Amino acid sequence: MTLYFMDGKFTEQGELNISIDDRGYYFGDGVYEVIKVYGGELYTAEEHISRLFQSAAKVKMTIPYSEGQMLEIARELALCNTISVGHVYIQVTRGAAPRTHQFPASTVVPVVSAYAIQNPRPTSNIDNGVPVKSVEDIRWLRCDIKSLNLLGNVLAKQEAYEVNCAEALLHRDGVVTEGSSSNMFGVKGGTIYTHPANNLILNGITRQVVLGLCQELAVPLKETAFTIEEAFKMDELFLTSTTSEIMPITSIDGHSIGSGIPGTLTRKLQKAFALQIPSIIAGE
Ligand code: PSZ
Repeated sequence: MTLYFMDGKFTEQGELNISIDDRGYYFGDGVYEVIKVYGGELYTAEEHISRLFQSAAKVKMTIPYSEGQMLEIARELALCNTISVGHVYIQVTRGAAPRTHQFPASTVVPVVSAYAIQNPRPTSNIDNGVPVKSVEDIRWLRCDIKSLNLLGNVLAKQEAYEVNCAEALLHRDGVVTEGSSSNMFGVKGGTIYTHPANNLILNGITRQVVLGLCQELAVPLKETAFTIEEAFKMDELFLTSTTSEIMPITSIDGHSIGSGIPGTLTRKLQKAFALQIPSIIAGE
């Protein structure tokens, strides 16, 4: 039996009470998070919950729970559904009310829903790397908000998938921003480059973990954007996300990056990442 969280309680799927008037359906008017579970334990959960509250604040939404309560809900879902490796999905919408663009009355309470799912690590792609396709970044100018409005991301990912690429490498005015659901990193002459955390990208939690690992390992890293032309000439490229972890990129639009195999700095970061997580080291 799978347990879900909705309307303030843990419930089974058949008992979920979802309204057609939920503003998530009408407008994508909500925010969300995905938290990874390793060995039954949530990874960087505080950081994800904190970003959920930041996203909500940026769209003037008040989550009807504390950060501690949200953490507890996420932990409970992972535990009750006996997730070993997988993730917890949490979304908060501005609530259910007859369709008008402006916010509903303040008596309308945001709807919090969440579930946990078993999902293996994408080990083959992490080990071998993936091809990406360059796609123009046509999204809005508040990509720092983890919003449910994901049409720009969905269209970009689909464009990549149609040519057998695992991810879209997004570029705006010739500058690489991020992936459709990941952050992008390039390595040139021993220095790692990534787009600064501003309104044009989501400041990924995995991105922040990588920045920390670079400091620990004394690997030079610059939060300086690179162009799409520079991306083709990088020694190494990799992407990061909660589920993809640190994933090497082997080609863009069919052109090999470096020698076309995962690079040495990428491998070094992958090893350091795995060392923090006992269940990865144990090979579970
Ligand atoms: O399951 C999946 O495919 C996931 S779970 C999280 C993501 C994908 N992507 C998050 C994300 C994103 O959507 C965008 C536009 N940029 C960057 C990221 C990476 O953020 P973190 O590291 O916090 O997951």
